[in-house]
Amino acid sequence: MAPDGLLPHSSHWGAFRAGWRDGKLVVVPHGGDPDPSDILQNFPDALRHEARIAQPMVRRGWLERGPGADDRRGRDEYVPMAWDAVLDLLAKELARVRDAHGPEGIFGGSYGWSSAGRFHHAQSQVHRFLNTTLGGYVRSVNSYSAGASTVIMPHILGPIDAVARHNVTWEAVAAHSELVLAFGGMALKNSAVGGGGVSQHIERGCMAAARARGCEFVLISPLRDDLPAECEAEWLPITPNTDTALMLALAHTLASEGLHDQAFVAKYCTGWAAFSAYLLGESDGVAKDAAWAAPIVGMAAEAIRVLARRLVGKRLLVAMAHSLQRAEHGEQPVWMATVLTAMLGQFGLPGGGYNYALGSLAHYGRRQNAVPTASLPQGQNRVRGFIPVARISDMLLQPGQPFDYNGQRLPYPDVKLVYWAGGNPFHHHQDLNRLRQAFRAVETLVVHEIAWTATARHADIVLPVTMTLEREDIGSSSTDPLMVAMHRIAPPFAEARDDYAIFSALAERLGKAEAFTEGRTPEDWLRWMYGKTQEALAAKGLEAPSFEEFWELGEVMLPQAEDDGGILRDFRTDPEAHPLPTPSGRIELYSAKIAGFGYADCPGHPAWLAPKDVPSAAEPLRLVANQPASKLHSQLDFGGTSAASKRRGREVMRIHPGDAAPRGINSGDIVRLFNARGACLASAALSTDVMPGVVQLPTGAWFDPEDPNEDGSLCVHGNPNVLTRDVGTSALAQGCTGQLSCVQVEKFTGNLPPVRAFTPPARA
Ligand SMILES: Nc1nc2c(c(=O)[nH]1)N[C@H]1C(S)=C(S)[C@@H](COP(=O)(O)OP(=O)(O)OC[C@H]3O[C@@H](n4cnc5c(=O)[nH]c(N)nc54)[C@H](O)[C@@H]3O)O[C@H]1N2
Ligand SMILES: Nc1nc2c(c(=O)[nH]1)N[C@H]1C(S)=C(S)[C@@H](COP(=O)(O)OP(=O)(O)OC[C@H]3O[C@@H](n4cnc5c(=O)[nH]c(N)nc54)[C@H](O)[C@@H]3O)O[C@H]1N2
Ligand SMILES: [Mo]
Repeated sequence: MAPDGLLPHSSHWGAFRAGWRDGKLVVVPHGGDPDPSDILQNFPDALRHEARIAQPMVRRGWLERGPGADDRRGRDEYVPMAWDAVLDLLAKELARVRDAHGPEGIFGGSYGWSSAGRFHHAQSQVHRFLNTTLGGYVRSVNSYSAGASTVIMPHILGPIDAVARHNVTWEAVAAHSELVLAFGGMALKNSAVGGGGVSQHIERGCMAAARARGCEFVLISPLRDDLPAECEAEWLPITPNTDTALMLALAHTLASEGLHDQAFVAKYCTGWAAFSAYLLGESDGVAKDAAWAAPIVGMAAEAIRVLARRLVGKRLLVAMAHSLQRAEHGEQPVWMATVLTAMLGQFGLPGGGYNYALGSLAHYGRRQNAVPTASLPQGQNRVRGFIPVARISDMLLQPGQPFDYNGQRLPYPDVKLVYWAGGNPFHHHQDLNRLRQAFRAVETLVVHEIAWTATARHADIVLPVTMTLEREDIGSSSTDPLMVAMHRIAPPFAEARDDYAIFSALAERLGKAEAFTEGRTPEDWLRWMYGKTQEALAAKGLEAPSFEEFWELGEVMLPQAEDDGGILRDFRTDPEAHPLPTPSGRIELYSAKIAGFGYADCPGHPAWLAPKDVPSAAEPLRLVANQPASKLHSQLDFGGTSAASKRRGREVMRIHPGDAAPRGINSGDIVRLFNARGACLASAALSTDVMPGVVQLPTGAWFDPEDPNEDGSLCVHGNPNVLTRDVGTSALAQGCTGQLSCVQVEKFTGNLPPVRAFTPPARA
């Protein structure tokens, strides 16, 4: 233990030490972190907040009437129940569904971020439980983060991890990049966060170092603050979801002025003939030139031409935020940036090329660890049925109906029981009023939660779990060298139990205790997981502290691999010896495979496909629903940093003064955002950092319907997902499109309803 009595721990938003001073929880960032995140300060108030769930609860309607579709989900009372009784009840219900429908009747996708520790990782726990005790579950594939890019990348360039995670490092940006063209920016609020934890926030320092060396930054984004001030970026505001048109026009200028790297395209790419015929208008009669793009993107044609010429002849890094593909036709900007970068010949160069998603999360732009860190083995899932993750409402509302996905036509699984641990669909999913309908259709909804999220409030069986500070774990990521011995900082809240303890007790009741636990206690598992890293260190002849030493020291620094540029560097060096893992082994400017799927909304080369979701007289503003600065998603929304970011308890919506004035809106006013799908309140802030025609409301405020009994009721707190569209990116990837939608905004003049999101629901 450190002399100050604080103990080490880790979170998605940073490593830290914590402990008690005068009865108060104190959280101090890790001493090695040059730029720690304020999100850490959500912990102290959150730990014992009334929003925590104190004991197991069962929804009254489910208890009285048994499993079945029920429109009282989300508005019912809860009956407290003792642990033994609720575990008996749940084990019986799981066995019922398994016997009647097989594991095919259970949806265990359980998407969500939960906490940084690798053992108590809730999604791994629930998957392992369902696999080892029931034979599997209907799963979900891909992520809300990168739904479109994950599917298109392997067709055209390589697996997403090779392009996002093992490509250009921040060190290389600091040392080599001369021009960074950032679509959607690289906001520091976003790289505050990483899967498995992040011990050093290096992005600000590396961008500042690059700038000090003379590197220029160009920001293409609707928001000025998507790059930090240190970059001194030139801001080119762009109409949301038109980047593909801009990139096409940049490509057109390059091609028509003979500025593109023809040798690179000939040696490393396939499909130039088909793509250039489209670009130049030979195939459809429309040249994608600067004059064509200007009105679409909202920039002057000459500014586009100037930008195109500026990209040539220097070490260029093209970066693109995940956000661009979380939108209608989200595959297209991902693909078109690949083509643009290829035309500039920059792939695989130090500090150059295309690093999709650099800056979107802290685990990108880093060196790879030279030794593995273990995760909990999940066992075998025997169920074949799956959904692309964001098709949850479609699945629950349309069982058996066909859907398209990546060249396949598949039926939506017929799910009876939904089991969620470690995610919050009422945070992450779109069109929440539709999601409510979907959750009403299932027979049973089980949720493990630390707090009364809207997801918990819709569940039939709610099991209170410990939060990370209340258990021991190991924090590690494949791109962060610090492995943290996460000590227990506080005893469990009320009757909360670890996810692992709950699953162990259920496994026992289902006669599968040994299969789930392998006879290991949590501490045994930590030793087992640490042992994997220890063995790998020893095999390299490196110092491998014992588990006891690791626990006492609180951390171990892992060796990292060379900054080798990954498969894109190897490919550049020798494309014959190191072909890309695409069908042709090259960068695919045209994909015969994708063309063969015959999708109108994702043709065989990147294309400008006019979006259907565009402003109208009724919904004239574009809403950017991006990541919140004050928290990770919806997590600890009741904590201090998140609460301090709100005004009158509401999430803050930014609007340009030119859009606020005609609506009579001033900073600090409560406003109502609305469209055909729903409505929410927010507090307005006027800002010229938001381009005209755009409003920005981050995600994360807990869904809080004014009248839970009324469908489509106003969310009084500011959750933008009551406004977003529940539509896939295209038939190819079916990714989430939650980043953008169209809305109207007006000043709210009624009596301000209270925020009740953090008050537990009524008890029967
Ligand atoms: N409109 C719009 N929507 C979006 C996005 C957007 O840009 N716009 N972004 C999307 C993206 S990229 C993502 S990744 C998703 C994120 O969506 P989620 O990952 O679902 O969001 P979180 O709030 O992180 O949910 C984690 C939940 O786990 C709970 N939890 C924490 N620790 C534990 C634990 O130990 N055990 C259990 N059982 N539970 C625990 C937390 O209380 C929280 O409710 O949202 C997506 N939604
Ligand atoms: N603090 C904090 N950090 C986070 C998270 C969090 O919840 N809180 N979530 C993490 C997760 S899971 C993920 S996946 C990443 C997501 O990373 P991103 O998806 O990159 O993050 P966002 O903040 O949603 O979007 C980044 C910016 O893209 C811009 N943008 C939106 N639409 C367009 C467009 O059409 N064109 C252009 N050029 N720009 C556009 C917006 O101005 C927005 O601010 O963030 C991670 N980082
Ligand atoms: Mo994400």
